Amino acid sequence: MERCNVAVVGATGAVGREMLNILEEREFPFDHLKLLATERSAGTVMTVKGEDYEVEVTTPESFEDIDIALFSAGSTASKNLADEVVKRGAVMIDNSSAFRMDDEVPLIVPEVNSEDIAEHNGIIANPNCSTIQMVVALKPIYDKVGIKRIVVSTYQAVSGTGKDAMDELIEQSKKVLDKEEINPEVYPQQIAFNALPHIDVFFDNDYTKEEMKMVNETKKIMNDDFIKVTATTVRIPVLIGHGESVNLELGSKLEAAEAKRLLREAKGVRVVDNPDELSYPTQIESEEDDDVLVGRIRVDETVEAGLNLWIVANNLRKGAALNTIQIAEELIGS
Ligand code: 25A
Ligand code: L14
Repeated sequence: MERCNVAVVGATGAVGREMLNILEEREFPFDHLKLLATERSAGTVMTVKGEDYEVEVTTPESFEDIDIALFSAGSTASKNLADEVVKRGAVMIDNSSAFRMDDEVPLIVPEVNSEDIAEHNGIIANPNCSTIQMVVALKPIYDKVGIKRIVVSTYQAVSGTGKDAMDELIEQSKKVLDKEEINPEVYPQQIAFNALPHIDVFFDNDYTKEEMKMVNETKKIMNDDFIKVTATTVRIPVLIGHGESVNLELGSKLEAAEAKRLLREAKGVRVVDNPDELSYPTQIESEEDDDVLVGRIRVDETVEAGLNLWIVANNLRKGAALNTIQIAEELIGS
């Protein structure tokens, strides 16, 4: 595919806007670009590569002349429109959770399993943000010594929920400082100056859907059913960037210096780890960086072969929009 026609579905959302920025920054070779959303946003004008585009209402016919459809409009929109996209010969790259665990749909992080793209039948899924940043950082270690078990706790930004949640954090913070009464709307409890161990819905096993996404998606992307993963996902009052404390049980011993060397050489990773200079990755630093930042790399002496890491990335970019566009780049071979 030389040049192609691209549609962005959910163009006005937190992730959709970032997709437009990234198409521009990476000079993605689109021929025609179509911005799609709901009636609510129709008519909004957005600028990409110096051209103005008017947002249109998404209909099945929207995909008539499209080659690649980038979706970030939630699972319901993705499920409702998938057949319409595929039957018109376009490839759907979907940011929602709708098809991630479908056996017919490859689940792709280009640094980890780009070879699986070839197996697509019209739909390619983009993993959950917390899973993407974790597997990018763990793949070089996995390839070197193997990973038997992963224990992860996340520190996730409110932008994962969307723009309303970002507004709620800012407004609530002002109210708390001004000693005004607050009424949580987006989250079930106060998010300002607080931490909520609850992301997405609870399942019968008392884990949340976000936690089970990390368990199941990691196995699928790493193509390893035996890797053990257990997760606790926590929302913190940060606007952009997810942090993860990760404890690994490895197949064989790995020194911290060797882990750092492997990670320094890995694509898509930047090591930020110098305790002498108080240097470690933070969410603020991740906002302006497309790499997955890794620091606090230390051996866990309590097991035969263990390692601890702190992993941070911009959830709207590598966790969503950037990974989607990297998949599109692989697809067109650019
Ligand atoms: O179902 P899931 O998979 O769990 O995903 C749920 C949500 O998570 C986000 C994404 O929200 C999604 O809706 N998301 C998905 N993947 C993500 C990821 N990897 C992720 N977040 C982080 N990481 P979002 O806010 O990013 O994007 C929503 C966009 O989708 C458009 N949309 C919704 N339904 C659609 C659709 N487009 C086409 N067809 C459909 N059926 C949505 O467009 C938005 O662009 P919009 O027209 O609704 O415009 C949003 C504008 O309207 C404002 N707004 C939002 N809610 C209200 C509102 N205004 C008034 N009243 C409201 N209730 C917003 O501020 C915005 O400007
Ligand atoms: O599965 O709320 O892609 O931080 C991304 C955002 C799940 C929830 C996904 C959040 C969603 C997540």
